[in-house]
Amino acid sequence: MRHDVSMGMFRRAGSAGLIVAAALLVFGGSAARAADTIQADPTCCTFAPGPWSQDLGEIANFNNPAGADAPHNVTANDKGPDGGPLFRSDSIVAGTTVPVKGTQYLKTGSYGFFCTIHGPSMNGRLAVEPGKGSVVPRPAIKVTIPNQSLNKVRNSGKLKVKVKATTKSSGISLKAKKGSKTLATSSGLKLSAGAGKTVKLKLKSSGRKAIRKGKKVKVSVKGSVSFGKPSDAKRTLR
Ligand SMILES: [Cu+2]
Repeated sequence: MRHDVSMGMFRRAGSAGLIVAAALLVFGGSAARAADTIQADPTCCTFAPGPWSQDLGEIANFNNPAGADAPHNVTANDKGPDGGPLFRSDSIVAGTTVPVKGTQYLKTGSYGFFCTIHGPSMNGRLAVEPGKGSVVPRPAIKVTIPNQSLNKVRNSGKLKVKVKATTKSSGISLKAKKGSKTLATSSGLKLSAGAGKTVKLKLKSSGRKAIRKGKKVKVSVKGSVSFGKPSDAKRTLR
């Protein structure tokens, strides 16, 4: 509505194309409006009254205002598929603004949050509205253990693990185990949508020791990804 009126005013004034272009930059319809910046109250321990909202697919920000007398964070009440809070910010001191990670994956709805430092009494709500945006697909990975000889794994000290991402995924970590014993770990892998990678997990010295004996060894790998579901794989190496 505001868009049409403003443009009409410029046109009626017989403005040059330049002014119309400037108006388009200001009122242009393609970009979603910016997500709200959730604010802590400068005096401990509440959030400012709000309400806070964002469009689908946006990342909300959290600001702890300059002069605030305590550090705070924004942490969702509900858990997400990775077992951590559905969305979360770092804990920040006064005069700092950080993204509230994970809000780009939220469906339309209203989500409660609190500050883990000060407990459930410091709480607020974030409304996700349809707006002009669209929800960002949640990170999703599939982990498999390719066929490989036990001898080769023993001799090289490396276990091959394949990770495939169906959507853009970052913060991927892998943990290989034999029973409850950890053989190898890795973290920090990023993959674009549709990409796959074979990772050679370097066995820890205790891991090498754990697979030294026997004609076959059962190994399992758990792949975790921030804000997405974990993926598990098993194989008996011979
Ligand atoms: Cu707090």
